[in-house]
Amino acid sequence: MKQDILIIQPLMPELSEVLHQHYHCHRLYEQTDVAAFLEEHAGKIKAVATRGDVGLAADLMAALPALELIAVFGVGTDGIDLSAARDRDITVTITSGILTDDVADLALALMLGVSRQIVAQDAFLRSGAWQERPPQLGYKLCGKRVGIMGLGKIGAAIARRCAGFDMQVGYCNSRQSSEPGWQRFGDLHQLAQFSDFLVLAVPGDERNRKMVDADILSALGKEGILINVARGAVVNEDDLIEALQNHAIRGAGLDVFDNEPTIDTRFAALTNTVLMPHIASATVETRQAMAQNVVDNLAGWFAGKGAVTPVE
Ligand code: 8YV
Repeated sequence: MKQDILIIQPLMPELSEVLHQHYHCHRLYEQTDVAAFLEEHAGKIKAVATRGDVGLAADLMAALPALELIAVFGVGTDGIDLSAARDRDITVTITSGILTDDVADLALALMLGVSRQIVAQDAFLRSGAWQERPPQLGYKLCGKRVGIMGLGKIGAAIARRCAGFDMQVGYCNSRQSSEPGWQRFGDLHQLAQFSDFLVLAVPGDERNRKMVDADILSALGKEGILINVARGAVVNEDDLIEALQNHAIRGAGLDVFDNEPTIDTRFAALTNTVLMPHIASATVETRQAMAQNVVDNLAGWFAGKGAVTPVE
């Protein structure tokens, strides 16, 4: 007999297909009357499959009395009330370790993208303007200082890459790194003052909400570049847009925003930014491995063997 699972928002088609083969899939996003749907089906739903950027709303979790497992396609748990899950003995799984390299790669791509003006130079060439004037100069990465906010798996992978570019590495983290050359800072303000590039790699949960504000951006300064591969919620977007409009910082490379995919329209008018539609983990190889992880966690759980990658 197929188990009942609930899918909150669309997943990649290949994953949906596999889940459909093995489970009785309910798709929340297709329900027009959620209350009626829950009334009829909530009691039999033992697992939820969701995305890192979507999570599971607290009221929905509360409305699923039989829930045992939340399998996240991603590593972000900011959209899930982990303590409520713990209280109810609900296991939460993430695609731990799978997307680390891709997210770190994109952070470096954004650093180079902004400092070497990759997108603007491409547009310059395509427009034919090269025949009229020389291209603008960019800025170096080598020898510059990178400050990484959050030295978890992703932050450390970014730091290693930056060290490979001969950058000086600073970071903020609750735990000290054993890496001898990396300098630890006590708070974000000090880290921003140190940084030519300030890279955000912290969870998007409540304690980090809007931690980058006008004060931090002013500490980063006119020659500073902000990179965000964490969550839009970590940044006060009004303050960031104002700083970019006034050239209070040099630029920003952003993969994440508040209210994705309906982002603040003022971003599109900024020329000192490189903007990505939340694609840091979006490579074929990684997305396939993430999908397999969700499948394996559900299979392990329902076979009574336990989840493969539960949140630690
Ligand atoms: C994914 C993410 O883009 O891991 C996360 O938390 O936000 C991203 O890797 C997302 O989960 C897929 O939509």
